[in-house]
Amino acid sequence: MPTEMLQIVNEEGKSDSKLDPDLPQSELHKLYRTMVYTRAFDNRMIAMQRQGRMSFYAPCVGEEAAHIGSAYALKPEDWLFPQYREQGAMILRGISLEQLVSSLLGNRNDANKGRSFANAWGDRSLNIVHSSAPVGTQIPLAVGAAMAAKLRGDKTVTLAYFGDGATSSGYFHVALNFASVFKAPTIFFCKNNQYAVSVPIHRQLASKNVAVKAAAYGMEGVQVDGNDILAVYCVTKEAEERARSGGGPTLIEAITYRMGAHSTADDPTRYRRQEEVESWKKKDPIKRFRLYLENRGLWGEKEESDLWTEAENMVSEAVRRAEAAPLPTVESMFEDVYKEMSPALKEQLQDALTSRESR
Ligand SMILES: Cc1ncc(C[n+]2csc(CCOP(=O)(O)OP(=O)(O)O)c2C)c(N)n1
Repeated sequence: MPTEMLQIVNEEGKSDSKLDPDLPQSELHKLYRTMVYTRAFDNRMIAMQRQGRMSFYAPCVGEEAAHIGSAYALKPEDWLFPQYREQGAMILRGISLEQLVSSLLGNRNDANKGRSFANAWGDRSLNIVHSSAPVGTQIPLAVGAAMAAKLRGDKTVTLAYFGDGATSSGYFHVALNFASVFKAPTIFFCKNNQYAVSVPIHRQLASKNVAVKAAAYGMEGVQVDGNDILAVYCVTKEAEERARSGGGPTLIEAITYRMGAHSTADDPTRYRRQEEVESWKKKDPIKRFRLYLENRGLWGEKEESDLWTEAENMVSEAVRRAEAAPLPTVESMFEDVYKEMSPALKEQLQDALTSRESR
């Protein structure tokens, strides 16, 4: 098991690593564009929540390389099991910005009909399973789906995203153990962003890091610089190849930092120092990848300002459309529970309709 964290591009955007995947320019641009779109989306959603236009939002600022680089390593037929902080992976896969905003607003166009908690993205047609609020529950689901694929004999791989906090849940243990014993084609992708709300990583685990836990389950564990999108891509690609060829699961620990608040309901100044935040800002994954592109002569000022204008306009357009959509009907709240509505639900529906009329 490698003991060192893999890094390909350093903080100055330089790479002399033999492991640089040497992706074509169009692919490098695609990755960078997705990162910028994700940051523009985050910025706007935080502002909208502050303006009282949505109730809650959990940003992913600072973690873009970790989830975009890993999602990029998979094939479209592979299944993603998100946590709630992988907006960039959703955008890369093809969920539209309007769909993301609709989900946050819980409007009639939301795939979940306004029933989910915020940030519970998903899209069946894109092989992304909707997440749910209890921390860690998506991890065994990814193993189950991987086992189903294996038993059916197809070559699908699944990837579960989770935070460092989820490694203390029972779901993490049962999922890793089962997956390793039965060689499920799963990738366990931990985004170690140093905090689980206010709990710092040193209060979360007594082991050296998350990656070493893989040894106890008899699988490969690897630590990667989660702010280096090319390094993240490389380790996930290797895990994907191992899983697809029958070699079983891998635990990846991406070292990153939650630069913003846990959510719009959190005040991080209560539990961490500003100097710490400032030191991680120097490792901003978007800044680093931009420097890398510039150092290679693949990007410049004009491209940068055009891209930001485009991304902000696209987010504005998505917001405009999503805000214009009506909310789900009261009736829709009672649908999809049973094939035919039970007498008790019919009664509740009637009550809801009556109380709406009397308002
Ligand atoms: C079972 C359970 N306990 C507590 C919570 C409240 N909660 C929501 S997010 C969170 C922290 C999760 O931290 P981590 O897994 O590190 O992910 P991060 O938010 O840092 O990305 C907690 C405790 C919950 N949703 N589910």
